[in-house]
Amino acid sequence: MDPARRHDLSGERVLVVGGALTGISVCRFLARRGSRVTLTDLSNLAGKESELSALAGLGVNLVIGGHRDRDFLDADLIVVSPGVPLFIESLVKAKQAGVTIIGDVELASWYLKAPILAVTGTNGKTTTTALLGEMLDACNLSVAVGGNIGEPLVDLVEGSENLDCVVAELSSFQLEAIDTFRPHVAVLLNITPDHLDRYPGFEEYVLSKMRIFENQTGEDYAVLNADDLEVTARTERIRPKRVCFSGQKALDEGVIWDDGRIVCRMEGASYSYNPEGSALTGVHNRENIMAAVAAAAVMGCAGEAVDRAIHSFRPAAHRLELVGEANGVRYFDDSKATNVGATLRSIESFDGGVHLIMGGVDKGGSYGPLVEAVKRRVTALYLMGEAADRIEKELGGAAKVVRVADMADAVRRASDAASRGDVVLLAPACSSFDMYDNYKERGKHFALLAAERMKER
Ligand code: UMA
Repeated sequence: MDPARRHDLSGERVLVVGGALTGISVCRFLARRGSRVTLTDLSNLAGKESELSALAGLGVNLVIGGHRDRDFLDADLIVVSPGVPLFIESLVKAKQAGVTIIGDVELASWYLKAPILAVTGTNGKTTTTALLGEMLDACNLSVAVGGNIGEPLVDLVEGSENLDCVVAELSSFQLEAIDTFRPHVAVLLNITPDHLDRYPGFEEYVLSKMRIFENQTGEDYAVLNADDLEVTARTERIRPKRVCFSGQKALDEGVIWDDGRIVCRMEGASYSYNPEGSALTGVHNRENIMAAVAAAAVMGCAGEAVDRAIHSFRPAAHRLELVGEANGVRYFDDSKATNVGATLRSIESFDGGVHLIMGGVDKGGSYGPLVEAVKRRVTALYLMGEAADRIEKELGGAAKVVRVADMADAVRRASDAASRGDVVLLAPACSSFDMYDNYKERGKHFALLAAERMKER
């Protein structure tokens, strides 16, 4: 597509692939701008009848229950949802035929009128994005928050001329479908294996993440985790100004952890924050706070307002969330720990006595990195779902294994075995789709079952 047409897509034939949250927002956005929009989805989008009829009312052509090559080949532009892999046959054919293919983040970036602060990484993205949004808001900046966190970025375009900035959580899926997207600040929290069921290998996953820096210039900023070897090795040659954070090193500039305090030194100024008493506990949250402090400082926000945001912040549900306590046994829902790196951080938040519920859909990586932490801190593993066999094979020697039929069985057996001071932890290291619609449903079910067991005890 001619780049000159990007800011005026009226009359263009645009195919939107995927009709869930993102696709529906993108269709609405484009139809209102006069594009000739077709929405296609592999499924028949049951339950979305009212959204679909509203789209039809806007003139959107619906092709659901399957994809047709001709819709892809006839399009001037294709906008894919994050959950749609770029290697599906119809997209490959369209690419070969020269059709422009982008994701929703690229599309939104053509229209957003405020600078974008983008946050990516394998773990901690949502917490850091939300916390950064609250810090900027506390400093009286007009800010909107969206992206992978749940609000498609195209929904933030309207009125964005009145914003000081947009904070966007971005997944590797969203970054792999960018072209000219250029965030003013790009935060890279960490990189560990994830989504290996979608990528040919770890390298391809990392390369998608690294695209966050691709269009940045020397006028932009990269906020980087100096303790993550993968992050430091991969960012040696990027163009933006670097602002590092570290829990282990003494940096002259940037953000460090210094004896229980977070110290931010930037361009001659120095600020110190005491996160004690905030709801953001654990080593991983320390990194999330440091990253947000660094990005906020780049935007000129520091001091008392930032400190206030750190202390008033409440993490989103299903992220190492304490859902109850009975007879000295605590129940934690970390359903969002959908990869090995997140589960490792979760286990490491406890000294021992962990009854760990794992399993679901295997994502293709190794569970090996968990062996040492499981040996030291886990009393028993309760394994369920499609991945149970593989997990048992790799972690069976590290702790007692209990094979369970489902979540109810897991919570019952873990709670019967746990004694005072122990923890029943859901941190599955897998996605949920073999048994649930998503990680939220899985976490809610765990919390409900835990509440029932607590009543009985
Ligand atoms: N579909 C097709 N063809 C295909 C594959 C899928 O038509 O070949 C259709 C499906 O039938 C379904 C739709 O595509 O109807 C699903 O699209 P989607 O998965 O992109 O769903 P959305 O609701 O639009 O949600 C997406 C993100 N989902 C994913 O990345 C998988 C949401 O992140 C995000 O909040 C939302 O856009 C708004 O930006 C969720 C997520 O799990 C929370 N993200 C991953 C993570 O955090 O680990 C990356």
